[in-house]
Amino acid sequence: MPTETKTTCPYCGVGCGVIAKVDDTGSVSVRGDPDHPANFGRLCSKGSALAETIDLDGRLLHPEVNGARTSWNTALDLVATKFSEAIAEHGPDAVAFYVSGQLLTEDYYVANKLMKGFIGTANIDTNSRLCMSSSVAGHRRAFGSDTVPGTYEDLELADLVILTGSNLAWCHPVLYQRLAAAKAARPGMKIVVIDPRRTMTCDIADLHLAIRPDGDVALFTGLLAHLATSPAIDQNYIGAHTVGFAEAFASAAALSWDELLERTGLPAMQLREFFRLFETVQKTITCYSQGVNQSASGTDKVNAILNCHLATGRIGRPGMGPFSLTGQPNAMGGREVGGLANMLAAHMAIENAGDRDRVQRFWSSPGIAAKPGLKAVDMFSAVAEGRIKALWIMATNPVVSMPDADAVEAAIAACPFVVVSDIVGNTETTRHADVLLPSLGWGEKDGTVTNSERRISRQRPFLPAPGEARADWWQLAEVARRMGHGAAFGFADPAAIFAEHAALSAFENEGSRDFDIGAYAGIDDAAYRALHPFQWPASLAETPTPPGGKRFFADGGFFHPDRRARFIAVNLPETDRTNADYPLTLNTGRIRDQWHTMTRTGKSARLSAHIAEPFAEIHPRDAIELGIRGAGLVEIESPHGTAVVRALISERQARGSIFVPMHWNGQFSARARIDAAVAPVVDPVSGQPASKNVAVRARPLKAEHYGFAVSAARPENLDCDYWALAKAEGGWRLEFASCTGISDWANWCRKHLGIPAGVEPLGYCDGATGETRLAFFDGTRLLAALFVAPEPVAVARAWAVQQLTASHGDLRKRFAIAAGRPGADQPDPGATVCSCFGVGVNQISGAIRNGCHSVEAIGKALNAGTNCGSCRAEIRTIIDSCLAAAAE
Ligand SMILES: Nc1nc2c(c(=O)[nH]1)N[C@H]1C(S)=C(S)[C@@H](COP(=O)(O)OP(=O)(O)OC[C@H]3O[C@@H](n4cnc5c(=O)[nH]c(N)nc54)[C@H](O)[C@@H]3O)O[C@H]1N2
Ligand SMILES: Nc1nc2c(c(=O)[nH]1)N[C@H]1C(S)=C(S)[C@@H](COP(=O)(O)OP(=O)(O)OC[C@H]3O[C@@H](n4cnc5c(=O)[nH]c(N)nc54)[C@H](O)[C@@H]3O)O[C@H]1N2
Ligand code: SF4
Ligand SMILES: [Mo]
Repeated sequence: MPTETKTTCPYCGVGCGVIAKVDDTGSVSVRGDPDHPANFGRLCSKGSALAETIDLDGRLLHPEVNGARTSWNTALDLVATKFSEAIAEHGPDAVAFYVSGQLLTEDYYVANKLMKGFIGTANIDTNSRLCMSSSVAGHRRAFGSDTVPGTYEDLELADLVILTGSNLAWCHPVLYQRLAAAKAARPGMKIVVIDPRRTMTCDIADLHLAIRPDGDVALFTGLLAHLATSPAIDQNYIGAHTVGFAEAFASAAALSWDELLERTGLPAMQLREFFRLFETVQKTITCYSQGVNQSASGTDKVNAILNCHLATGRIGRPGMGPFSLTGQPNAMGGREVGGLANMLAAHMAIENAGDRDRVQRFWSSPGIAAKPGLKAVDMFSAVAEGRIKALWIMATNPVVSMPDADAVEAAIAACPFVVVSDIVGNTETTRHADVLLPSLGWGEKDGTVTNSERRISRQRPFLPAPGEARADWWQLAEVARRMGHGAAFGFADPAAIFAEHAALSAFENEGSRDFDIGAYAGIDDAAYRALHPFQWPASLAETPTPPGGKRFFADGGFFHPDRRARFIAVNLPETDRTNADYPLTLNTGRIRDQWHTMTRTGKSARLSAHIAEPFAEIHPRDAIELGIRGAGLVEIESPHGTAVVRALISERQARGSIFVPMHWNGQFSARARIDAAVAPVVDPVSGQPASKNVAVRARPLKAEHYGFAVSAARPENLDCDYWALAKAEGGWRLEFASCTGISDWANWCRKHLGIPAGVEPLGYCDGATGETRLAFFDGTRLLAALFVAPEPVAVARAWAVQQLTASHGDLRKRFAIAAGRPGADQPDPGATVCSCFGVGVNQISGAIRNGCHSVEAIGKALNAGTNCGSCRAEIRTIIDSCLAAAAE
């Protein structure tokens, strides 16, 4: 009998409900949960492809010590001993945990309890430092608590939606779809996108403000000054619920119009239009994400935004408010358990003696961390300096995702004792572990996550634990027990942890803290198993959730002692960082179909077909000045490190800036790990790295050979200066370039593409042009095809990939493969746009030429965009550019 399990998507902070179905043969399929209030049945491309990413290929299945398989007992004893020894010899501050917003709340709660309550240091930080910490700091400064006041429904109810530093179409696709649907139903709704790049999100924007990098503080400060002298100002709200308006206004008013233009880089007309919209539209929501948080002025950006909402009283009412969009599936859960080094459990403050005492009494712990611990960047500096003797990394890949990644790698490699808990065996981080612990992954693990709108949902297991993999919370509790804290960590199951977490949230609370889920304090295993998604607060005293969800602060009630919000007089950031040696601004972020360091999405051929290669998006004029050609290679360099990626010349990029995705790493590329070049500059308040504004230089990388290959076997031991590998249906696709001469390409294929000795290639090497085209067959099956040229090779790539799964009985047609040119009967679909139905850009352009001039018409003709809808913005962009080209 097939079984169906309701669970939650493990990717972004939208937190979509998923129904996972396991059929009689054990095969898994997923669909959106129509009853889940985050997505009402929708899923994006990544969510739709979940079933393709859960195979056991590459999974870590057994504990290992120094690379050798061992038993759980041995591994856990060793971890406990080494941590205990380091603490005994050097004190508790000599150990650290670096954890993740991809842990479940239950895992996170146990990690935080062990470190802060029982080891007695706050040296636990998380990748959320790189992600949400500026929002946390901004919220706490303004509200006295880390509260997201609104709900998703506000995006649909608003008349003005401002998206700043958010590529919603690609990073929170289901929210984007909800917004796009609301705008389609109510075209009067206005959408403003503030982003230095013209992203896919701009597709639904009425106004795109291509702001200068880090111009946001100036923009929202200028807006505050404008609002203060306009009818939009809400003196009643300001008087009744806030303090500090006069100071914030005085500092805002000091910003001249000329300086505002200079700092934002925006035309005066656009600025006026933006100010007019904000002034006149009551139902305004400002959503923000990493373009705001990941900045040296991130916390001030957040407060500059909050100031504008407080000044107009537009907060916590339907369709109104600031909205921090969280990235990871459990960024919010991590904040609730106090997983950041400067927080305490249940939204209590580590600086507050009363809070520390309360948590310690609740835990009956021997002590409690007395001061904030090391924030991520400082933590890895401490590791580098030898101050951390034992480090446990869980559910994050810092050698790829931390700024100054080469230095982070060296620090981890040199650390005396490193434990890594992961689901895969070979990442840049696991490579340096003394102890590797196999964790349960999505579909196996069991617990809760909280999404961006404070909604707690269950992740439920529907697959058996593979090998000896065990839950992260279990690993932590076992180590705690071995360190002598058994009584406080004797949890039988995740339900028991959740019950304790809920009880702590209500403990001596009485409305003094925002985070209260006391209604679930006594939850038993059965109720936990059946738990429906719910939004907090959910205190015992609470009435049932109102339709549309719960909101904070419409009538004040902030969490500073006087219950008033604070206006913050923010500082305009230093602008003089001109450096003649590093004149470009590196901006980094995400693409639609990959998740972070690709350990899961990199497994899906469908997802990898969208963008199969790391790239640097660069403005055409910068490219000319730098001598960089389209499809050529570009080396990006900062004083910290370098990366090499493909050049993508595009007017969507602003002059002087380069955008590179954060995803590629050593498993999928030679040197595309961009964080190697990212400087470890942080926001002074939050400690969040400024990953969007890095001073770099760029130059073309000239190669002797450029190559493209499709291969049934995974290419191995590549020693080229540049290579990028992507999973394809039936095998792999490989881009590469080499600066040193290779003459025998057939031999190269035998060595790197797994071609057995004795299999002879079809094709040719043209000594005069330097072109080589080879294809190897095994019976009717293509083993590999290789295309090499002295310039970036023009091959119908999507078509070439299709040949891996085609049958090649017709000998004559085999020559077409070697030539790299599809016959007229087999057109090249082009790079995948719709990953659900595998529809490529050439197919879409063809349909447009045949008269399909709307996304709907394309959907009817090709199905593209009719399943998850994540590609609809791109389809519309292709239609626009084809029609514009035809009109020229
Ligand atoms: N497909 C996909 N989706 C994801 C993820 C993923 O890996 N892949 N990761 C998830 C996670 S953890 C996170 S944190 C979120 C991140 O979600 P987003 O924040 O939406 O994504 P990013 O691409 O990091 O950055 C957003 C935008 O900020 C812009 N930006 C850069 N500098 C500035 C600036 O100075 N001002 C302004 N206003 N904008 C600027 C960038 O050009 C970029 O388009 O995505 C989540 N969703
Ligand atoms: N330059 C630049 N750098 C960035 C960013 C950027 O925009 N630009 N964004 C930053 C942000 S916002 C984020 S959130 C980070 C993300 O960066 P990371 O957290 O480093 O990225 P992931 O690939 O998600 O790493 C998760 C790891 O945990 C493993 N894993 C998955 N599930 C589980 C589990 O259940 N248990 C355990 N123990 N392991 C598991 C995965 O295999 C993977 O190795 O990157 C940050 N770095
Ligand atoms: S929007 Fe996509 S990635 Fe995010 S939770 Fe929903 S299905 Fe998952
Ligand atoms: Mo994130």
